[in-house]
Amino acid sequence: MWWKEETVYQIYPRSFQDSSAVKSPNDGFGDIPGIISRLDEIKALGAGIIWLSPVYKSPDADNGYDISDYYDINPKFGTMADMEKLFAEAKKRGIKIIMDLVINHTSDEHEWFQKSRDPKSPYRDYYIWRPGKQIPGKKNMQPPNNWTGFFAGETWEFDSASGEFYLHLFDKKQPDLNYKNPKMTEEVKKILRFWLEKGASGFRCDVINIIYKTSLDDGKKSLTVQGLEHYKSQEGNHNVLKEFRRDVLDKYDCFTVGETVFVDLHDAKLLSNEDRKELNMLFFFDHLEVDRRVARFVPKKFRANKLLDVMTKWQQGLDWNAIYFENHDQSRIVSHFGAAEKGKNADGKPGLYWERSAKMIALFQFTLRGTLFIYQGQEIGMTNFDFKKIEELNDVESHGLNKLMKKFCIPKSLRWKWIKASSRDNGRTPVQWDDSENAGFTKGKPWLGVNKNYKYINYASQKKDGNSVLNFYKKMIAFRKSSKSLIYGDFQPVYADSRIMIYKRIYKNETFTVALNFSFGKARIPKKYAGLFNGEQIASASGEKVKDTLLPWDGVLLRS
Ligand code: TEU
Repeated sequence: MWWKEETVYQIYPRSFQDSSAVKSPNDGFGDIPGIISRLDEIKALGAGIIWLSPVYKSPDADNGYDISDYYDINPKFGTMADMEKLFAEAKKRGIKIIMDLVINHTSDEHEWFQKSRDPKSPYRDYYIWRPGKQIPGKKNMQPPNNWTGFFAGETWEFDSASGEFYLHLFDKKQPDLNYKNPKMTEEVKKILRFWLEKGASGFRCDVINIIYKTSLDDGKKSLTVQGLEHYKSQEGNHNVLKEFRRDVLDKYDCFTVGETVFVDLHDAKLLSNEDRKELNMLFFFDHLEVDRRVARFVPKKFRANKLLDVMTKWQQGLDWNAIYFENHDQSRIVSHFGAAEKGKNADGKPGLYWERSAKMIALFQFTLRGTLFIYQGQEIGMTNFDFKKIEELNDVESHGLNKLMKKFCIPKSLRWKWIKASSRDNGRTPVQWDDSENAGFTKGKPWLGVNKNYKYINYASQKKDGNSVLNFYKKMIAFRKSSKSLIYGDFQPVYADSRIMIYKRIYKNETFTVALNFSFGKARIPKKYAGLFNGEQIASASGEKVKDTLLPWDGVLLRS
């Protein structure tokens, strides 16, 4: 199956490549002609599929995840003609494109929502409108229930034109659609068909396990999103997914990957087991939260054995996985699980083990079972941002959190420490193409600051260096593509402690063994497993031959 064997490359358009062709020349936003100009790099990397984060018309309250027209392109990014050219140019290079499908909510500037503000409009039921509650002693109408939102804020907004509240699980500019209305569901099918006909090969489906709100009753008290039990993975949600599959998706050669928030293995099986015909695979969050609490906002100690446990659960628990370590909502993985944050120079020069840990993590990812997703910049080991204060951030979620923590009197320095580690802007700084001004991303003023380490970490210099992170990714992508064992083999954990992990991939009579060291110290492999290391060494992050000891941040792949 092509979508199991190809590597997917995620593009977050506004941070990828600015061209001088769109809107005002060099407006500081990446755009579609910019993507076209870099297709050869993606081809050379070996990725066969692009996941394109939203390029649709949008007022950008949540960077395009608030869509005001699903059939049009945000002028910042170009035109529909540019988009058609992108499909054609990608196709020429054998690259398929999947679109981002954001259908839990629209923008409040979408025509449907504007019309729905009139209680008599046929569009009223496209969204979730409810009267407020009159509470004795309170002057203003109170929201219909006690739910709290994903961006650490309110979930109901009062609309004076209507005299009622509307539900928004994310920003107030992202009203939730009503999946109890079959007319609205038909509109979504039309959107799917439109993009499949244009040339899309599938969809990444935004927060797709929370689209159906079974009831609007009060939620159980919770520190994170309160009310979740009324809309996460509901029967109605499964039915809508089955309908999309039956009426539209199964008629095309395409696949879907669902972004499924707060998903557990039980829900995940229901959503993605092939015989149920809902999603083809999904993104879970567990692995990125092994060193986080309160969803992912508060850091805690990393332990390799915890990470291996979580991975084993998902590797063995699902027929097929979507494997990712980064996306536009996450910290950079070399900063999160790797060594990038230690030993940095004041001018951004990364520490000694930045590069090796980036390769070790690549080795980890490329030896897991599932479809692999890498995020722009991951292949050169881009790191978290180096901003100094909250004002430099753009992310709505970070600002929401900051406000909430302030309300709870959490001191400023602690707020900043937590936001710095979790902010979605970590993954959103512009791609570092070369060492010219703004890292070759734009000749204008970038919409979000470029990390000052671009002189040390950039595409152009890594292309020339045979031992770079980029060239390691290229080798791993190619090797993975040629190996049925690494794609389809069974996953078997062997050993882990707080610093290292060892696992195997087994397929017919071939076995791969992987050992990884997530620490600044050398790590001796327990004697009991020494025999595993007699196999043929395919790759190591350090480039050294591994015998019985792993160097700091090293990883090794062996075949027997
Ligand atoms: O993300 C869903 C989502 O819930 C997380 O990104 C969220 O911000 C975080 O996990 C809270 O812990 C998707 C998109 O990927 C994101 O960019 C959008 O902002 C969001 O949906 C709304 O469309």
